[in-house]
Amino acid sequence: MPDVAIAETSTQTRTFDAIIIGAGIAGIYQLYRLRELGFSVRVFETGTDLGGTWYWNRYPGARFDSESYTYAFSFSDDLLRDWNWSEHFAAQPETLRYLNHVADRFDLRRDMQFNSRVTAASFDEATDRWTVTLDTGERHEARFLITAIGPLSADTMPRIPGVGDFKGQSFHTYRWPKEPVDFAGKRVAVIGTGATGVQVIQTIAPQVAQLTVFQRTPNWCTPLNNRPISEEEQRQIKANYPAMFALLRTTPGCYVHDADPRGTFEVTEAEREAFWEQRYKEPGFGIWQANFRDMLTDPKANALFSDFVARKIRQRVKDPAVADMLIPKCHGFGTRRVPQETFYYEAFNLPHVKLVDVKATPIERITETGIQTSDASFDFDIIVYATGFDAITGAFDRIDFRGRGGQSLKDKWRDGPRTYLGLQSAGFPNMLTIVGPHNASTRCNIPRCIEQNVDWATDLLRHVRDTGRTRFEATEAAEAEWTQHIQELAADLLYTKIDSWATGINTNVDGKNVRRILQYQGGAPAYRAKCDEVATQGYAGMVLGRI
Ligand code: NA7
Repeated sequence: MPDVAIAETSTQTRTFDAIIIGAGIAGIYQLYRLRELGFSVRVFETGTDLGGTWYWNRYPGARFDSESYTYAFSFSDDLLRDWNWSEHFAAQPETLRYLNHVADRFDLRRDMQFNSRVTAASFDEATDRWTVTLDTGERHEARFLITAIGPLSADTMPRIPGVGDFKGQSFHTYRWPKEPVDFAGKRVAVIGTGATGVQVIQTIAPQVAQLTVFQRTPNWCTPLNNRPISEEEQRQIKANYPAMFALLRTTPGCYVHDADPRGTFEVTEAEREAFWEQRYKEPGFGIWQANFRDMLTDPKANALFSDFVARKIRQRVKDPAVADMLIPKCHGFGTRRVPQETFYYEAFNLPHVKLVDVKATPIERITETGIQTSDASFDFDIIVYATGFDAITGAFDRIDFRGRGGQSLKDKWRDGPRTYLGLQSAGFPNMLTIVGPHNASTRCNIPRCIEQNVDWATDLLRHVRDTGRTRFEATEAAEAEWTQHIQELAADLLYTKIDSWATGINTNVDGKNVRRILQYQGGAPAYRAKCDEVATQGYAGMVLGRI
């Protein structure tokens, strides 16, 4: 009798082998793999549907800057054979269709619960189980808790007075509505010029009546050089899948691009220029990932290449004063995430597009009708906030994770994350952080590293189950060693000495004003080798036990 009564209430507590938080790429694949183990699994997802990044980021111009076919799941030959990407760098709607296709093909949806934001999760040492609380008040239990919450999912609005006062339409790019936004004839503001702002600006510039871009820090943007995939290319791509995935396992970021073995100063000036011209014409991240081997470590090499890109910007932007504003002065090329563009610089040649430097003339407030800077007042119909994320740890901070003894993860990571392999944290048994801090994933063509993370996690859970254990946990010593290793790997990189989301800086979040090393910088192959070594050694650095 009680069973019937309980089943009729939506607040029934259910017990699963594993709970996954997030139905993005990581959650989808983790669910697929745990199904193979015969685990009972529930995925909780805030959104009304699956897709994670590709569900939320519906803003105009959202698209890949990894080659589409390198980004897709690699676990199923049938899936690879049947799916056709239309462009070398597909747009968001296509990627979302793809993820839905994957979920439907493998019947994954039935274990996903949407409109279900996880607010808290706590570990019970008496039962070796996690209890997960949703914003609906529902509570569910599981032996294992897997976070698949993404590195860029905690969106942040700017801390500018009056943000709530604006009477027109306004959107953060991550919270873009499902219904189309009509830009025709509108006066539009875009705040933010990171990878997202760049994609929005170049896409809407030709559609709007007026576009005003509020730029705080310019970025080094380089051409995406996208194009449709021809039938012949489609055939070649599919025939080449095994070789391509084998190649992706060898490059530091799991891209088709790898650094040129030559140093910048080991070639003549003419050779150097020709090489850079070639890279500028090629598609994707080659210009960043396949540049001379010292471009991201030697300040002189970096400065020389930055000059090359600055010249390109000057050639493409007609007004020299605007070109100058668009050229970064405080960081070298590739030391922040490089936005990939199509028509970005040309957009500033359009007569109705204006660039405002908010370092020179700060935004003082958002008004009912627009934006007030220190020297002008602007009226707008639409304001787009492309102001980014509380990256890598922000999504963790938004959930009240409690480990052994009620310890809070947010408190533990207040001065920077401490992890083992970027996949666990001591004191938080039976919890795995896919794409977590100190993991190779956020410096990676992300699905490639997600597959590695998930495969490793799945093998661990199988081992724990098959050996009759109920608990695994990283040791404090292993965590301290890994966290130290993360710091050491970052020491020589220019990338870690610059303010950006990748170094944990966000002016819109309290406490995020100190640079931190949040990412594994040793490259995906070394990371994978280390994870494999830990597994081969019977999960060295971890304690496996039973109640
Ligand atoms: P980013 O790269 O963090 O960019 C955010 C942008 O918003 C950046 O230009 C910021 O300037 C600007 N910003 C943030 N707050 C303000 C305020 N208060 N005033 C003015 N300007 C502001 O986020 P994206 O979404 O573009 O990209 C994130 C990643 O998603 C990207 O790298 C891809 O991997 C996918 P700042 O540079 O801080 O001066």
